[in-house]
Amino acid sequence: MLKRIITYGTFDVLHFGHINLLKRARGLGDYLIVALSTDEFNKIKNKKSYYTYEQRKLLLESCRYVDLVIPENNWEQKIDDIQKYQADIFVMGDDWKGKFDFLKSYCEVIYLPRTPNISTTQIKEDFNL
Ligand code: C2G
Repeated sequence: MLKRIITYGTFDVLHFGHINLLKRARGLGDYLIVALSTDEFNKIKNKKSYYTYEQRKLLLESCRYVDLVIPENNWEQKIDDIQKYQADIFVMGDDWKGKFDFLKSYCEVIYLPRTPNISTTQIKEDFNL
């Protein structure tokens, strides 16, 4: 039985911390769906991404661990997504630990340790982006 994983994020200026997360998430099953924050949703998240949604989507789709990229438009779509895409496991980095435990009624919820010493914010600062 195919085990389907879903995760969410902005994934701006894709870096090895993101890839580590995607690799481990994919390793928990057979198919990884990434719900990618749209530019409009980033405004709601108070995140200004360097790359547009289309650019961030292209980068993610080039990643061997990612099977499908869908848009993340709001905070409320997760339950619908899990049912629509028949996700068995919801995965996030542990900076979100506990925040999505309400999804445990619909699927397994796993928080994975963040990769230390790398962040989009740091990269943007270092490169004056
Ligand atoms: N991440 C990580 N290690 C890092 C940086 C990021 O494991 N050094 C993980 C985050 O924990 C997250 C994913 O990579 O699971 C994507 O990171 P962001 O794009 O920063 O995600 P965020 O903006 O927190 O969006 O509805 C959920 C939100 O869309 C999450």
